[in-house]
Amino acid sequence: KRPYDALMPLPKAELHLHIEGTLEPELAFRLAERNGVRLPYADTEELRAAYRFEDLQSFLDLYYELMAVLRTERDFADLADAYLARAAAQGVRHAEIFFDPQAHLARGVAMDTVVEGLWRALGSSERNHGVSTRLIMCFLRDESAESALRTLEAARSHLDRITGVGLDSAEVGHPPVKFRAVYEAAAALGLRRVAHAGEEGPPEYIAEALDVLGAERIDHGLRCLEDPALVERLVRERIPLTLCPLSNVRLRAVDALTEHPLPALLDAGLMCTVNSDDPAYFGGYVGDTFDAVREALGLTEDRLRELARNSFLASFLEDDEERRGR
Ligand code: ES4
Ligand code: ZN
Repeated sequence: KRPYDALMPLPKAELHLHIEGTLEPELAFRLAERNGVRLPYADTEELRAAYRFEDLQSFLDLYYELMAVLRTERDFADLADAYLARAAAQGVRHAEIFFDPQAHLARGVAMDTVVEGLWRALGSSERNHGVSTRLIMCFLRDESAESALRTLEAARSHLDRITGVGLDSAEVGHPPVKFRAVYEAAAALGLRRVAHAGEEGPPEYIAEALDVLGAERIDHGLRCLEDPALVERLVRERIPLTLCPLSNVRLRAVDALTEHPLPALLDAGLMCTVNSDDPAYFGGYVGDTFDAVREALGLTEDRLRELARNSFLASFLEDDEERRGR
């Protein structure tokens, strides 16, 4: 039997990863001390004990609270470098990394600090970790469309560092159509487009992300299974889904990992990828996630290889780079 993926990893691309969701409790406390920020937890143990989530919102409350420790370029560089080292150790050769500038701008941290800080780690990642990278700027869907437009404007001088835009945060009640104008503007600037849809929101949000936002990939997309015609369309148009099984369990989108619909999604012919989402919060990086789904769902070696291959096919790497990655 082949050793576990986290130990003897398949080469993989990670396509659904929030960099702020890689903030491990140990680093959070180290940055809090460095920046003189007080966290409302006595120690890492007490903080870890708070990682019991009822749904997406209860997770987001903690996720936004802990960001208070991220203040300087060096903080963002340290955060990204720690992620890239862990990802590399689990077979990640390419990472398309989300970040949430609005959550930082709202705390008085400048776009320049965030992007240049992240870039310090990303720009040397191929050399230091053997991991190529892309940066995807996400808009918070529970903020206004005007705020998203202002954020895109603030990123204008950093577009040499940013490959695409995404849409995240609280989904229900914030349909993709709210962001039509900002996605049109992003497309006109030559940015690639992805969007979270069908995590907690209905299948209609998935279709809308494709039709209205021009999304090239759907982040999560789990609830497509409720609409057979939509599944058929996603298969026909080869729209990748960036699934995050450990996230779905922790945020109670599925009851248990053994109940995760990944096998059904693969059997339907969908272009599935497996990702870690917010690994510091959801209990595993991408190699750990491969191991967990292999164990819980009894995926065959061929299925695991298909998932790893899909991650490169669904990436924003150019064709020649993609072949080198695999
Ligand atoms: C997120 Cl799991 C998830 N869903 C939506 N938005 C997010 N931001 C960070 N993690
Ligand atoms: Zn996500």
